[in-house]
Amino acid sequence: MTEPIPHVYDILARAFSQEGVQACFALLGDANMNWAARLSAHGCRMIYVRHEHCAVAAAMAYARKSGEVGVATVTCGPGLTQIITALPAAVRARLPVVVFAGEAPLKSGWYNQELDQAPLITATGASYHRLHMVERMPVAVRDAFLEARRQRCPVVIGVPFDLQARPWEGPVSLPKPSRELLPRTSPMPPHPDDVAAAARLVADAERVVVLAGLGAVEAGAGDACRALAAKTGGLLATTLPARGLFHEDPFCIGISGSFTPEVGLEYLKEADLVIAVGCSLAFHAGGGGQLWPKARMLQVDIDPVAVNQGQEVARHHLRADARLGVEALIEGLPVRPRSWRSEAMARRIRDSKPDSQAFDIEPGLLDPRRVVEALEAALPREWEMVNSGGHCSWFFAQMPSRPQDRFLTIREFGAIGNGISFAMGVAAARPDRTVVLFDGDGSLMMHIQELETIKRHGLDILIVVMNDGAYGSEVHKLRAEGMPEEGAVFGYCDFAAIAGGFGLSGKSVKDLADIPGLVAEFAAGGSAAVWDFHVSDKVLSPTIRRAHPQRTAR
Ligand SMILES: Cc1ncc(C[n+]2csc(CCOP(=O)(O)OP(=O)(O)O)c2C)c(N)n1
Ligand SMILES: [Mg+2]
Repeated sequence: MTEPIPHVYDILARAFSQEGVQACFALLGDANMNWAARLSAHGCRMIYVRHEHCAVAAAMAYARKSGEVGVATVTCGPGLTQIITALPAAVRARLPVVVFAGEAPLKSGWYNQELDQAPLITATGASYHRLHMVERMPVAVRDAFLEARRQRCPVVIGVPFDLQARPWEGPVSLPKPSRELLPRTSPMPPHPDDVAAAARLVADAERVVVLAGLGAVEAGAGDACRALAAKTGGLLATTLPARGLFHEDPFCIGISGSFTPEVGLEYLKEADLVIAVGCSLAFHAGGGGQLWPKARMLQVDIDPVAVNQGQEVARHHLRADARLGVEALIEGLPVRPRSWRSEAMARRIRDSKPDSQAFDIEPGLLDPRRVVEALEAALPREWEMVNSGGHCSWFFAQMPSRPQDRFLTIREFGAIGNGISFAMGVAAARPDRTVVLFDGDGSLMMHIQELETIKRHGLDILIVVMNDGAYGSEVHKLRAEGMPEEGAVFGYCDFAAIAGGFGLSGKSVKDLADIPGLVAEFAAGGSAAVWDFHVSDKVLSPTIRRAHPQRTAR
């Protein structure tokens, strides 16, 4: 018996499979369902979500956690317009993602879902590849993956679904996958002249802070950064996404940026040199430079910058792979007789609360800072942590004992509503691990439908909701400006009951002493859960207090 002639969608699915795609986040429609069915038949794990935004957002987190290309699929027109909020974040966070999108059929004079898709996608900063030439499609898929990997960006492939349904008349063999074509390069060593100049700068400094970003994480520069801080008698800090790179170092002051703890702010203010390693010096990492007013800036990076996000960020540069650059700098430094470090400093860093401000809290409600302390103490170290956005994210950021490789946050577009998708992406990338999502009530509510996806796919996710019954970020700003709060206050909805409605376990946690027991119960139970913490909206984060100093009263 002769084999049936394949369709173009068969070949397109094979081309994706050949790219090594292990997981695809999908929402089906006419323009992608045949392709998706075939991709699934090739053994790809399909995670069928309930909103297209969540498919792309989950693929982004999958890409960050797995180091692979994240893959999602949406149908044409209304399927595609739903992903416009996710893509800019993928662009800014430099995440390799390929989205298989259908396009309206070319053969019709009219089609209700027809839309000029390319300008919508390119406006987000993502690439759009129109696949209108059937014979070239396997190569075009390969090229989309090549671009996503090489440029570290999202690429959307648009294929009209009438072309997908055609018989495939091309060759049976596919082109080499993108992975085999990528240039194989080794880490970039620094130039000796640059090392000598950087070493002179460092030798002159009295109070050094080594600030590591995700580039340092990727280059495996953690130990080198610690050694550099030790040799200079200085301190360590990380950007928010790199949180936990130095979690066991007594001289790590935590996150630098909007979420810096109290003691860290004090020390950053005193710093006379910040060595930014594998860190693009984005605005939020240093409050536009305000966090270290006295410091000179040395950046160690493969792509050094003088100005970023509207700020002059660094005058001194050492172009190199983060690890090699720091190692060379250590080598080039004389042993220094003096140190900024002391035992007392380490004790202060260890024993200080991230925020010591007192607030009067209504009976029956919790202080978000105490909620985070209790979770930090009780949640197992090996669980994956995902942080979302909103006012509550300041509090959730204060979990210094967590290692970097168990942490994920993607906030580069400042959108709320992504947490649940990011948690699903991490759960798919790390199927052997429990994932904890820390989210606000407003953010979770934005894509609450994904509780159904979590239940159906049996994802091992614990969702912790810091429920202030409001859009806290907006409430605090409106109050500070004496504006009415209407539109930002919703009341405390019952997430435990909502979870129950989706068939998940839900708990309204009133007493923090219950947390260790709940952790044990959850760990033994093996299915997803939502824990709802009703917190007071009287507790203002230090970020809000800095922005609105007139409202810092008790
Ligand atoms: C998609 C999107 N819509 C609106 C906003 C504006 N916004 C920023 S924070 C926030 C409130 C988030 O509320 P919640 O998740 O409950 O966290 P909270 O601030 O209350 O801690 C809103 C609406 C945004 N950043 N992104
Ligand atoms: Mg809220």
